[in-house]
Amino acid sequence: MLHEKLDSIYDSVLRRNPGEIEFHQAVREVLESIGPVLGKHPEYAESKIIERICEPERQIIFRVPWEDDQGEVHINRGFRVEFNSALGPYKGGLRFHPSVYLGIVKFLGFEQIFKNGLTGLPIGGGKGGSDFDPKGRSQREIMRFCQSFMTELYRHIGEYTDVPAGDIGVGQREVGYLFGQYKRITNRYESAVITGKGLSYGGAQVRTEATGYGCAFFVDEMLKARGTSFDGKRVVVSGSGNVAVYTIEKVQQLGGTVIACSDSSGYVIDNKGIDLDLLKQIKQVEHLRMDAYAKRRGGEVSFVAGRSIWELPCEVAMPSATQNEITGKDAEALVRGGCVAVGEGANMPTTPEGIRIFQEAGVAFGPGKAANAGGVATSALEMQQNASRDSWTFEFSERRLQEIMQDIHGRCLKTADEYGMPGNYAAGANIDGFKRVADAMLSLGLI
Ligand code: NDP
Ligand code: 2IT
Repeated sequence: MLHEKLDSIYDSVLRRNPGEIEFHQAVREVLESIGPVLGKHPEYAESKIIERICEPERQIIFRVPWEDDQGEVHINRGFRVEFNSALGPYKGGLRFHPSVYLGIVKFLGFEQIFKNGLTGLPIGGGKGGSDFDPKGRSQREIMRFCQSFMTELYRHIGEYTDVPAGDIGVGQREVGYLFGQYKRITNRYESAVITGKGLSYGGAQVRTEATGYGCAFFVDEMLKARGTSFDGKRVVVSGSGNVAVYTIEKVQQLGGTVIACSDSSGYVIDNKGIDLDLLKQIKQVEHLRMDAYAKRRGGEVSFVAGRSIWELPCEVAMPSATQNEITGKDAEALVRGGCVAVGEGANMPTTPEGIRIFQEAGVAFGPGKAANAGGVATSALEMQQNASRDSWTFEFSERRLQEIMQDIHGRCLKTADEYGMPGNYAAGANIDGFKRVADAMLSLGLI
């Protein structure tokens, strides 16, 4: 149920953005939380802050032509949605995946506004990407695609305007090619135009690990708030990309046992705990599918295709692959299996029904806007280091990340308390993020 005013705003979002179902879902989830804020702050409604936040400041859609190794020409579609710049330059990653269309880019960009607000750092919200499928493409094909993508994107971005980074299908290698092309076209070594760079050309320590490490720190805080810890807990992590791998690494360091992880072909179950060196070798070096892990590990490790990883009983679930991967049915199975905490490494991985089931069952539910904010927060630290021509140590950067995650955790709880929803991290994150952006928008006049 939405607050009366919000109901008509939501209807208008549906009407103005037909078919963009992921965007609708992300908007509804925020609107469901902020009803009580409107009661306390009538000035937001008077200035139509919510209607303004739901409409991107600018949306760019462009053609990306490129040639494969056989000389065949391909045409992909590129996107950059510059959603909100009240708090700072638009900031958010680029996703290269065949499923990408405007509705996905807008849901990610919309969530990014509040996530970035919640970090307390000076970054606005945006997101971009392409329906390009990097799977099976050679390194040179990836490079040519990135160069063509940037040949259009460069005119829209800049250190003070819009600062992209990685997301699904875009890691350090792609960021390198994108930055190289930006530098070549503009003749400017503008380091802070993109984050997630390699350490040899302006990247920051801990950015690669930040989303996964940050998510593990956030769950650690949720467990501590309930008087427990990762010690001896069975943890299931979906995915085996950037976020999943570094989530597994930090969870293991904090005493948890990660018993399963996955890719889009299926999951592996390894009750003794995932062998992280082997997983990195298979995923980051050899780029193989998940079954290769089970084959090489041998013993009692098995690979399961065509089923949901969330059928596995565990105490902690950390979805780190993609949106809507935990359905209502999955959430019920997790609750039945003894799950006490969920930390969303991915963006919007739990369906609305799944969230409701977790919250009704009293599971500590850490929403992506809070739990995975360590990635973008460390991107802001990378921008800070680039601006001051400085570079911090790994230890210092990791400590900053941990402090930021503790601060976000504390603020979610405090805000949820203040609005009469104790323990509701999702409401706390939405309200705190929203208020920061709304207050800045009020101060900036009609933007
Ligand atoms: P990667 O490309 O490194 O890894 C993605 C992983 O998720 C792969 O294992 C992939 O499997 C799996 N996956 C992707 N799409 C699907 C799908 N449709 N169905 C099943 N599995 C899928 O991406 P990241 O690790 O960077 O991103 C993972 C999630 O974390 C995303 O939701 C992203 O938005 C979010 N995130 C990322 C941040 C970052 O800094 N990178 C920051 C905050 C959030 P396969 O290889 O088989 O496709
Ligand atoms: O979803 C996210 O927060 C990201 N993909 C990271 C964005 C960033 O700018 O570092």
